[in-house]
Amino acid sequence: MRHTWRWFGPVDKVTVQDAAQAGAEGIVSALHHIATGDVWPVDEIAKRHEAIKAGGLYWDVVESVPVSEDIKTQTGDWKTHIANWQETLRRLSASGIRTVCYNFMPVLDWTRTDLRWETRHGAKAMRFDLTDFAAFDIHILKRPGAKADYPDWLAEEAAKRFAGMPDTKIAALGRNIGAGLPGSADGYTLAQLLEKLRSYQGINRERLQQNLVDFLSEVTPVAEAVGINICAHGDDPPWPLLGLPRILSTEADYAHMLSKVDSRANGVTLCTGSLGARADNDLPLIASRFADRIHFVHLRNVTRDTDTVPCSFFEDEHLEGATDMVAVIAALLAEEARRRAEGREDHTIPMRPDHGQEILDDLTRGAQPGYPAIGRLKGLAELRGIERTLSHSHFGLTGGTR
Ligand code: DNO
Repeated sequence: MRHTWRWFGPVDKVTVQDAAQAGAEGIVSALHHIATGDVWPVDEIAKRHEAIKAGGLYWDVVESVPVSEDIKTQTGDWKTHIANWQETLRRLSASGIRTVCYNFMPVLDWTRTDLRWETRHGAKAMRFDLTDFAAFDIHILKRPGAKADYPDWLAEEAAKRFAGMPDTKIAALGRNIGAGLPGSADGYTLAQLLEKLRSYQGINRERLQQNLVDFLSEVTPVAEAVGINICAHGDDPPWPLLGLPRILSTEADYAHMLSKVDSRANGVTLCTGSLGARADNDLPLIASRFADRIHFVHLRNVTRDTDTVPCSFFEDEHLEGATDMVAVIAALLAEEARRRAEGREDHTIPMRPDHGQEILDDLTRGAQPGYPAIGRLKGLAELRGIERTLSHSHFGLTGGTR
């Protein structure tokens, strides 16, 4: 695999050089300052390439070119936004990019209630607490009809939790959930969030699935023509939130979108952490089933409080938690070997250690939530160790990774 590292650009407190020292071979980045829906300017793309080269690495993967709410709902400027997305692909390809990640989560991107939850060793991890989330939805956001979306016991728990909730926590929930986490395309005040939710009235699961297929039918031929693999990141967490459907949460969801637009260029960002929040997602199985269409991998692990869907969970260390990381990596290495044997150019799959706990000096550096230097370095080191072992000619299943 190719070991990559997410870099948020010049604002990131973890530099490209830090990434190189941590063992990364390539960078995952995006132009977060360009408004969603707009075409990415050629000179801005070039500038980002230069900044990454100056740190000693190469820009391998774009994560993400955001998909606008207009495209997801097929309203407003959606046709222009699709044309702009296509043009951005052409420009990225001309600059040397071969892999572009995106997601199709309505309104909210990845969602956590707690960005710095203390683990038993005093590290800080991200957590999704279902009761806090329900308290936010019913009592802070006050979404019409919210209470009916939760089982009675959970709505009662949420009411109790909210009754004792300090103002600082209320504000933090609004910030963490509504204002968006790193990489999210857009952030909202509570009023704007309610407004956005209203724009999804009438969009059920089937309709959103169709809108994704319509989007892919337009952009996949362009991706194919310019030699880019586009790859959909799964829903995080993988279940409906705030009354909105989510459509890339399970193996069946991915099977649907891959079969409807059946081109290799239409692929998957396999995020073990996102899908792993559901006990009914078998990650090693998913990795082998969609192997041919996996173009980018996020390796991360979660520990769930319960095996229900939905549930509360926290982001555990990369080799702890529910997902069998060794089995996932073995499946990916087998796929790389298969591609090499076929003589495919894209035989090396880019992966990144997704997120990391804040440990040691991370606790004072103030990097982006979820993206500390040392926590990710540790994850990458552990994951590389697995890969090296599985690839070793003595034990190896695959006869090397390159
Ligand atoms: C969180 C990420 C998400 C993801 C986007 C992909 O760390 O995994 O921000 O990058 O949803 O579009």
